[in-house]
Amino acid sequence: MPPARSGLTKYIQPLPVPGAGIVVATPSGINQYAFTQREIARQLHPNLPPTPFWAYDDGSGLGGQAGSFGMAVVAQSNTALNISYTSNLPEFYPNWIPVDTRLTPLGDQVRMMTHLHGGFVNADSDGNPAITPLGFGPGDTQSVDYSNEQPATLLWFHDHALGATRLNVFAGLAAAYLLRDQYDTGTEPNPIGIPGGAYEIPLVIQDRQFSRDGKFFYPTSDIEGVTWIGEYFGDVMLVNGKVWPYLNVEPRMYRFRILNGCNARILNLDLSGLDFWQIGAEGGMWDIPVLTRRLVLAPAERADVLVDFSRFAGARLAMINHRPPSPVSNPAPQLPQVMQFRVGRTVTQPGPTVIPSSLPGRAANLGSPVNTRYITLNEIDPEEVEWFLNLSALHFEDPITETPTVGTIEDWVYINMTGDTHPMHVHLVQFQVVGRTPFDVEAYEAAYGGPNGVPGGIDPTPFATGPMQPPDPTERGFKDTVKANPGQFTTIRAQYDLPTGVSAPQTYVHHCHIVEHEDNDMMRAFTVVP
Ligand SMILES: [Cu+2]
Repeated sequence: MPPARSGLTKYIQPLPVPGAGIVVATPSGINQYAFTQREIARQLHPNLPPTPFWAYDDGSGLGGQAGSFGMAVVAQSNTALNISYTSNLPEFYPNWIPVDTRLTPLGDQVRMMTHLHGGFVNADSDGNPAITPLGFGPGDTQSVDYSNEQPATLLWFHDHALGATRLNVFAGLAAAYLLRDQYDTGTEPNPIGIPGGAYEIPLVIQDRQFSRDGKFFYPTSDIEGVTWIGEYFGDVMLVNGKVWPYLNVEPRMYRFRILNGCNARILNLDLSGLDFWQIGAEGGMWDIPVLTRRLVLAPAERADVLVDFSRFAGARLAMINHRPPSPVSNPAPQLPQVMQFRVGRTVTQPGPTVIPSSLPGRAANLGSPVNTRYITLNEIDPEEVEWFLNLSALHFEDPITETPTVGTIEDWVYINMTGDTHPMHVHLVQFQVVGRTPFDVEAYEAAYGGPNGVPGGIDPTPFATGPMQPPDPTERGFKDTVKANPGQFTTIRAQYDLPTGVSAPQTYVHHCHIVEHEDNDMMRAFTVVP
């Protein structure tokens, strides 16, 4: 049984940051890294026994990792990296990780596959269950080339094993991948007048449950014969791998790189009402900052924000997670507290004092598509043994139906037939959010629905109940994950380019990033064709 979360006093331990609790990965050679996945244990709260979890070890032994999230690669835009991942994990899942052998290709064997989320890579390097459905076992090495032919941004790498992504990520296999370029140098001062150095801090937010013995707890299904659950929600919040931490800040401007690393929880973050000046998202920096007071982030979405503490010397400010606003819908129980910011009275290094009026990034503004594809999001037999989710009434293994021609622009329309928001993630590309259109879900289903839901390929426009709504101001730039809300169809636009030297065909996947949904069967392959 999980312990009472009330036993875990909030805001009594510092947030791990790069160089102090988060390891900045050391290369194994020129433009090379060699990671092993292995089990380590750390005390994630003073009132908990050490928690065993899985981590990416850069060869350092991870003495510098304080919490359950603790690795960051810093890469340069347009400098390719070769990275190897060697599994040093057990052959079978330990008892704190409840595998559902109906969903995995090799039963309760631990299989690894690392995916660079948001990376512009060749298919063999993608960490892609369409290419390597069996993944990698103990002693196996996955070797990948990351082109880094993309703008500066925060990517992340995490496990993506078929049918076990939710478990391997829950177990700890996620890390930051920070891309830099000549403008976004990460230092202070820099050419664009934004905070850097110790004033740029990643915030990776993940909810978890704990057992009394300190182990992470993952519930199993009440349905006989089923282990998989529809969504994993924690009752404890971790930031950078520590339970409810605090961060000492100076009364000046900071840059936070926020990642929703939860399995299934959509966050709606508020920092005591302070302004967030968002300067970028998954696909990198924008052309201008956008003011917002709430950050609504689904799993895998990122926000690059500036926050000015200069008028709050001496204050203690809480980051609070609210229910996401309609039409975003997520069945997570409330978990309001995230972390605390303790604003000091002294500035040791004066930084930028004004929000820049322009930035060296880009708004997403692609040309006209040559093709539009209609992809339905279905949930079948919930609470039954046969319960699964799917895209376009197809299973993952069914023949590929999405085949964009290399270099062309396509619109993909995600048509949500369910009651919840699904964060849809497309590998390879960064896309533009074109808009969301309300529609009559029941009428569309009555017209076209079958035993596995509504098939793909059917334009829902005749069932629209209003005009397309433009994207949110915080969706101004390129993204790799988009909220597909209930009652709407969501249109995204992408150009299906490949990295230099990579020729079509190349096969990738797109899927819901509620990783429980992805594992049970809300994922499809697509092929970029010549
Ligand atoms: Cu989903």
